[in-house]
Amino acid sequence: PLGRSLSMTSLNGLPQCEDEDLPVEDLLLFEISWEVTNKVGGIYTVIQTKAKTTADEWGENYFLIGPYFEQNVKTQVEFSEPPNPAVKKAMDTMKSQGCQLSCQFDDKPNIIAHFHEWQAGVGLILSRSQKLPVATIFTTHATLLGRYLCAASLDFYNNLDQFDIDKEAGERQIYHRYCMERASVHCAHVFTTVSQITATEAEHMLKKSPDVVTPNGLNIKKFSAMHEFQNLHSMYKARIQEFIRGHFYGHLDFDLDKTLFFFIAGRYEFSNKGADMFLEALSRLNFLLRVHKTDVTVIVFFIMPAKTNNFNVETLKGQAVRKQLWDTAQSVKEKFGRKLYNALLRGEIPDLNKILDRDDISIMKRAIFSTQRHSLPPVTTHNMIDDSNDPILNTIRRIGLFNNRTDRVKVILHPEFLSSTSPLLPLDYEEFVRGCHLGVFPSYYEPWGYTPAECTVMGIPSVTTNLSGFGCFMQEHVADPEAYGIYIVDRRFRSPDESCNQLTQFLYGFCQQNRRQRIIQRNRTERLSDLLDWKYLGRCEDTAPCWNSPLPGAKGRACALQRNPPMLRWQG
Ligand code: G6P
Ligand code: 1S3
Repeated sequence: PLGRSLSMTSLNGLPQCEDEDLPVEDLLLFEISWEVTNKVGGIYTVIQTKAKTTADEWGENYFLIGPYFEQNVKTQVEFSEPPNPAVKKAMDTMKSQGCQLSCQFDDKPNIIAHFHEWQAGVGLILSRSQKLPVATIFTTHATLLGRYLCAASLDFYNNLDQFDIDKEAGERQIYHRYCMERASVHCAHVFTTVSQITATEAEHMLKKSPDVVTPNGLNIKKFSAMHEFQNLHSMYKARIQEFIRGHFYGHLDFDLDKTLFFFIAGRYEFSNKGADMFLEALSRLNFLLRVHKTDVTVIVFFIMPAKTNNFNVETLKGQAVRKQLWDTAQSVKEKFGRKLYNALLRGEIPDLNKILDRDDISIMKRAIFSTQRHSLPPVTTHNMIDDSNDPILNTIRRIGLFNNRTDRVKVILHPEFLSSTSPLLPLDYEEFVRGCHLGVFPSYYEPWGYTPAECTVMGIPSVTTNLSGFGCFMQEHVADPEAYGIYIVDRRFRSPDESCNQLTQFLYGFCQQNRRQRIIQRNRTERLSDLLDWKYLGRCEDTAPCWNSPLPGAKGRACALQRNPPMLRWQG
């Protein structure tokens, strides 16, 4: 026996479970989501990172159900026989009847089914309407209406109780999906969301408050050597610098040792994810760095997938030129080394002015000639299908951040998720994050926000907002988040212009740190990672047990979400 029991609450009209404290081995847990082995966004991360902790507790009584995509199955699924005879029978039945299931559990019909989001919610609604003996949980990671209304640049948080939600759903042509979401929420025995801010949103957009708030966790990788993550930063930063050498060939008149790498990454929702505010802040930062004649250069990556037609020629050429210069340097070095070696064997110190012959010089001249370019280093790495309507590119055009020599802030849009097999920037996302200095996520709509959380556990400082679940969670649990490399932009109680100035100040302040200060800050950031571990959050409702933990700076639960704050909506 695993010695753990589970209590069920709020059974909304279903007959109560007779034994409220069933041992886990008498229960089956099914978790159902469109993002099981299928990466669309953050829900994939929730399920993928939580799976180990859940499997450790539930063993073979835990099942994940997701859509069948050949490629995903090939790369992420191992086939095995279902150990449970009842499940085997169910699966056989399904196989023989297409996707239909009619399955009797002869004994112990103690099943919990956990559905994520409206797509999977259909199963929940059917389970209830067919009166299946299943206890159901529904988790919403964002409400459909919240996402749409925020993306439409409405003053969402000041008007939560003002929206005619049926009408809004109809006008935005999401009425059917919204109905499924709302029905799932109301049919579920237990309804959960991932943060307090989404709990309030659900109360208004779905007309129900969640029974439990379950903040998202991560799998925390602990290194035996304390400083290992700092070494990884150095190693992956060097790989990013290599890409930069190619991308900015002919324009490398800035010191790479004094260059900071910032990035934003995620689903391409221009204003929801705060790319609009970030670009405006970058324009202000560029101005500040220029007028203060700072020797720091900031290179900013936008990793947001959009429709593209492969890499563009200029970007590929950059890496080819870099490679050619590297090869030239290697062959000259080789020749130089051999001559030097032979001279030393003869007991001579060679005349260093003569050690390179005319051939060597002309090879080098030719290589240097190839680095001449008549265009600026490109602001995007790919051919964009809808270049003229792309919001990031259009904003870059408007604010004029074109990677000029005089710009202290340079931008690179990489409209595709990263991959270690890329010919351009061969790093996977985790390696890339480790190599950067700061993640910037000034989201307006962000029910949780995994990106800054991922930065934190890798010891990379990040910017978040008090409109994101993660930002509020950190504000609630860490006494001085900024000292720990968590910069929280106030997008609730300030005007958009003020928020943007605050963001600019954060960025500028970060640029003024020296290397030693950055190293110390990374150490402090990494110390927060326990707070985000599934080991704690997987067992915890509402908040992590950090208020009892010896974490430096951790503080007790405090701020409840304040309603109707006086703020304006960012107009871009
Ligand atoms: C890590 C390494 C140090 C390196 C530093 C660079 O801490 O362990 O050897 O000097 O990164 O930090 P920076 O913030 O300048 O990239
Ligand atoms: C949602 O994914 P998104 O990026 O569309 O779910 C994530 C996991 O709960 C959450 O982190 C994110 O804020 C939501 O927006």
